Amino acid sequence: MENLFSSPEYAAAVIALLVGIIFFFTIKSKPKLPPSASEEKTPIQIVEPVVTKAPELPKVSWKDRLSLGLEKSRSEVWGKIGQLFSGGSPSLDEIEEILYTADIPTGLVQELLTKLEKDGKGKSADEIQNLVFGFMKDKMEPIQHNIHQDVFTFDSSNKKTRVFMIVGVNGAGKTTTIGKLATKLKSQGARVIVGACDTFRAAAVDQLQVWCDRAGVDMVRAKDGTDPSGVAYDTVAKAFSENYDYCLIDTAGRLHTNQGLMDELAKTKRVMSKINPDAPQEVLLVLDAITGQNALKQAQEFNKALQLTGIIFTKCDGSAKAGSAVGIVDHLKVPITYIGVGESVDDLQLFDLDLYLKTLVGL
Ligand SMILES: Nc1nc2c(ncn2[C@@H]2O[C@H](COP(=O)(O)OP(=O)(O)OP(=O)(O)O)[C@@H](O)[C@H]2O)c(=O)[nH]1
Ligand SMILES: [Mg+2]
Repeated sequence: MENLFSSPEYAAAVIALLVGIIFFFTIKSKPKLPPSASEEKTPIQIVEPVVTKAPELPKVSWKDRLSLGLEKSRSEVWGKIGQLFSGGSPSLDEIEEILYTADIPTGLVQELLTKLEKDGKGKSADEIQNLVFGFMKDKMEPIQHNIHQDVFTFDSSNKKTRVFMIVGVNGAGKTTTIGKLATKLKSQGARVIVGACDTFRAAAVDQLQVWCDRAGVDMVRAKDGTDPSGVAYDTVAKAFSENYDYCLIDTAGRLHTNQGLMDELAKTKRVMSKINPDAPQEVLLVLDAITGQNALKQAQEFNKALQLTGIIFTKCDGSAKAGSAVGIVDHLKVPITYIGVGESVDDLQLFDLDLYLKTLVGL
């Protein structure tokens, strides 16, 4: 035993043990470095989202939106006529030029000039504005009476499915308008289904899908390149068989001068009527106010091919040509159903003739 404790092996074992103990305590007392990201093995942590309400923008009334939207048309055209008169007898040539720059058709310009010449002498700016208001109202009112209220206001006692076909040239605002409309109708409690018949571009269908998801309405979509009439047929069939209140059909933009494409639209319309002879109850042309004089030409061609029931006048904001609506309604005898003055849902409203004209001339 004595031999064992005094043996060199014993001494070596004791030294090794002491070195081990010192090493252990040295390591333990070293400050710990934070683990690297790859080493970190903390259990997943679920952080409840902090629901922050979007900053509430001050609610702008429709009247104010419209006023802002028609500002350019009012200050550069319609409001200006009264101001010119208030300075004495204005040059009718000057007024004529202003009206032409606003894309008012020749016949209408001449009629208004004759009226101003006859009844405008010695009148105040306010009186002239009232005169212009009356002139335009006389032109539009008989036609505006033809608007069906259910284009905008859902009546739950009406059990009929209403189909709206939305048409227009490229970029006029068709898809956006359908999105706004679907949102508004849905918020009134209506069941809405949308048909994505612009099958030429995947992006167009995706754009519509975003609107429909946001509005919480159903959408029928097909693979790119599918015959648009087929999509319209399927959507309308579903709408009638499942008793939707509204069925909104988006179509691809097309040049009114392209006969082949116009024929295709006419076919889409025909196909819908096979499901129900009343469908589509509304064929609405979206017109971009900026188009001005060419808008009348577009409207005529679309009307010839599809017998329009209404016009949706978009992008009146930022254009001095918002007054060209008067010429279009007067010429085509088709009412304006909605007016758009911006990109948000609240920027689309049912067209109210008195409010529109008063805002336009600045009364
Ligand atoms: N300022 C303004 N912009 C609008 C209005 N309506 C639509 N827009 C914008 O116009 C652009 C074109 O709108 P879309 O709805 O894609 O037009 P579209 O007719 O469906 O176009 P295509 O499908 O390409 O034929 C978008 O950037 C819209 O946000 C409006 O009343 N005012
Ligand atoms: Mg579109």
